[in-house]
Amino acid sequence: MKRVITYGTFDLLHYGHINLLRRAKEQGDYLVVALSTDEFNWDEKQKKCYFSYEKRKQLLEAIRYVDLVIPEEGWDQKSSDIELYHIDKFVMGDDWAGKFDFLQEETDAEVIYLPRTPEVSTTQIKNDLKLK
Ligand code: C2G
Repeated sequence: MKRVITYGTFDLLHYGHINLLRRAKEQGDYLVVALSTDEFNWDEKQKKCYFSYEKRKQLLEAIRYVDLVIPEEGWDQKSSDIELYHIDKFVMGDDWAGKFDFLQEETDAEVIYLPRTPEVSTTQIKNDLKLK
């Protein structure tokens, strides 16, 4: 059983997120999504989410590729998550390329960056809606 983990905010869920989750699941048999909490988003990413953590969690749990959703409360939990959930592959979109290579040294997990889906982002959606 190959176990995969990925991290993100997943606010205003869109097809770019779904493409990422589908390809992350294709890397193994079980996908854990570490979902950024509202506090983490605001304190560390200066992102104010449209949907609360609970609502974003509910949406993710409805996706067929997702097997487990856990909270992401800080930048430094990745190594311990990988150990705790016996993760074989750590997957992120390539806007993060290189940023998590240290995990390959610190843990037994393989680090994989997948191409982002072009032309869609939560920020773009918000900006487009402002223009309506
Ligand atoms: N993504 C993608 N294509 C897009 C938009 C997003 O592949 N058009 C991917 C991102 O690369 C990321 C995932 O979808 O792997 C979630 O994106 P965000 O919700 O924006 O997550 P982010 O703010 O990058 O948080 O500790 C890591 C952070 O929690 C990642």
